[in-house]
Amino acid sequence: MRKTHSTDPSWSDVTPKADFLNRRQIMAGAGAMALGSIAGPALASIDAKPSAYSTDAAPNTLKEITSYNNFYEFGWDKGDPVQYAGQMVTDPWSIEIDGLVDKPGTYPLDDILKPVTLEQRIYRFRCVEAWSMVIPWIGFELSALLDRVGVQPSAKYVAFQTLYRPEQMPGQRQGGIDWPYVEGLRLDEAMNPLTILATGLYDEEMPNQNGAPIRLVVPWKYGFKSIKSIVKISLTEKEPPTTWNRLQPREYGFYANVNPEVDHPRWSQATERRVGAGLFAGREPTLMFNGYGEEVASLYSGMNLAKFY
Ligand SMILES: Nc1nc2c(c(=O)[nH]1)N[C@H]1C(S)=C(S)[C@@H](COP(=O)(O)O)O[C@H]1N2
Ligand SMILES: [Mo]
Repeated sequence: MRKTHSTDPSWSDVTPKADFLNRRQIMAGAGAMALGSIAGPALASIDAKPSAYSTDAAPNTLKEITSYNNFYEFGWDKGDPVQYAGQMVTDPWSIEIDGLVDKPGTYPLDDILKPVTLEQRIYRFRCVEAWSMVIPWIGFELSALLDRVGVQPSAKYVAFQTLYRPEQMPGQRQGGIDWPYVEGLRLDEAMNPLTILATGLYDEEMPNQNGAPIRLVVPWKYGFKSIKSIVKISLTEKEPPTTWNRLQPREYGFYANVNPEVDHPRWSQATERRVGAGLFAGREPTLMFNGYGEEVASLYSGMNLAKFY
């Protein structure tokens, strides 16, 4: 994991961990420092304004976020990605964008990042396995990229694909999943301002185990929708196949909206365990749309959410 600059203040330098009362001011200060000091294309410019979309909840530690991961390309255990993802080569990197767009092509990551304004988004993150974290992502709205390539009127869905490189991804040399990992969103979900492409977290470029160099983050959906290490984006007319739905269609739907009222066939989704909360902290109630209902509930008005799970 590359530290962005050896003399950068770390989160712990600027933020008394227990005191998030002045979080907004702290964030403004951290952003201003980032503007002056962070180098490298992924973190070249970070908006100094605190994002209105950030949660006030206290973020998990960098250690927690980078050592407890699901990234099946590197194994099935939570500790496998931190151990093995270093093998993945992320430079050079490009994303192929095709399908129903005006400007299809293979875009080098630097070209994708050049015009965007990166911002920090502190999001709640809820895995379908009923654990959760709060993660300070750095990224930009997916809509900014889609607008640049020109989405054609017939497009209704966005499909995403992860890197397929078995020589660097030991999990891809084993069966179980039909590689590469694929995911998808309805176009209006993809264009929602909460949906971001993330290139970093805290003040680090994205660690490999979290989906370097660029991954999707959709905070109102179960974590498996937030596909890592993206190499391809396609605009389609039909709902694209998604990895977990293909594997277990009765357990994992295309929508995968966080919903405490619709249980997984094998466990309740009513509560969650916050990673790092401590042995006696107790479980927290899971919130409808993971707490983002105000921003996204209207996308699903009139839909039966037990049927379209
Ligand atoms: N390519 C790919 N993307 C993936 C996964 C994966 O195994 N492969 N796991 C998903 C799941 S189940 C979760 S919970 C999140 C975990 O993200 P994190 O490790 O950054 O917390 O990544 C999602 N994106
Ligand atoms: Mo997950």
